[in-house]
Amino acid sequence: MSFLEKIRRASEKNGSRIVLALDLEGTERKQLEEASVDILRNTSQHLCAVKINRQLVLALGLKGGVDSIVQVAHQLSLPAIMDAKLNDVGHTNEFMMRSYIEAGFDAVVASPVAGWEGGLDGVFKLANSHQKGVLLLVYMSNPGAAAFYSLTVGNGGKKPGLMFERLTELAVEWGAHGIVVGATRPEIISHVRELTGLGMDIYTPGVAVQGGDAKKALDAGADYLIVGRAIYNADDPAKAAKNFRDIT
Ligand code: OMP
Repeated sequence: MSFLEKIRRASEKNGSRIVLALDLEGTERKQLEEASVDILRNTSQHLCAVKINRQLVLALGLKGGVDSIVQVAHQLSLPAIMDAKLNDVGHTNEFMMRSYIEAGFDAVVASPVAGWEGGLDGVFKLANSHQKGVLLLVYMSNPGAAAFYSLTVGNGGKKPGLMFERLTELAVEWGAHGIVVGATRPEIISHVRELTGLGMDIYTPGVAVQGGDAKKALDAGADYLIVGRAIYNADDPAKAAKNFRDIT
């Protein structure tokens, strides 16, 4: 089953558009792995996917570490997204992509800034031949993101536009399986939604702790909310996940 089918099925089954960002930090491997699995199991019924970032990959490694968490996600019928932010030349990107595919991941996050030829072309080829997804970062959630993503850029003789508009166009052109736009800027989400139409899934991180408002981001046109600390640091992560789910 493809990544898109998996996330849509999980979303329908659990009535949820919440992607848990499982970014727990720690130095004691066993404890970190157990705590991550506990949170995943306790919140799973309120989620449509889990996203793992470098916090767990660096601490646990892929083989015999993060790959077991990916297996738990699959047992819970949730797809697993690797937040790799791939942004390198082809052979390095492809090595990382193959490693994440071997670890069982269903999708990766990549940065379109690497470009197509000798950048992301091989990543998309691997993804498409393994039914995996590539989510492209179009506008980040942090305050400093505007300095880059809102730059005015030329566009091969066409009217100049803004960087994120061009990145959105590239995501559509390259056949991305979703794009990431920060929840801290609902007006950008609305604009990106207008540019893509309904065919492209928008994932939005940055709600709660980073200041974004979940409801505003969804009303602006986001499909999936990515939530980390507001769930896994809550006194009752299951309740927090349910509360976010109920907003969607
Ligand atoms: P919380 O702020 O704890 O909810 O975590 C947000 C998650 O989304 C983290 O895993 C970030 O790496 C990720 N993220 C952003 O916060 N902002 C972005 O612009 C992009 C991402 C991402 O690609 O998921």
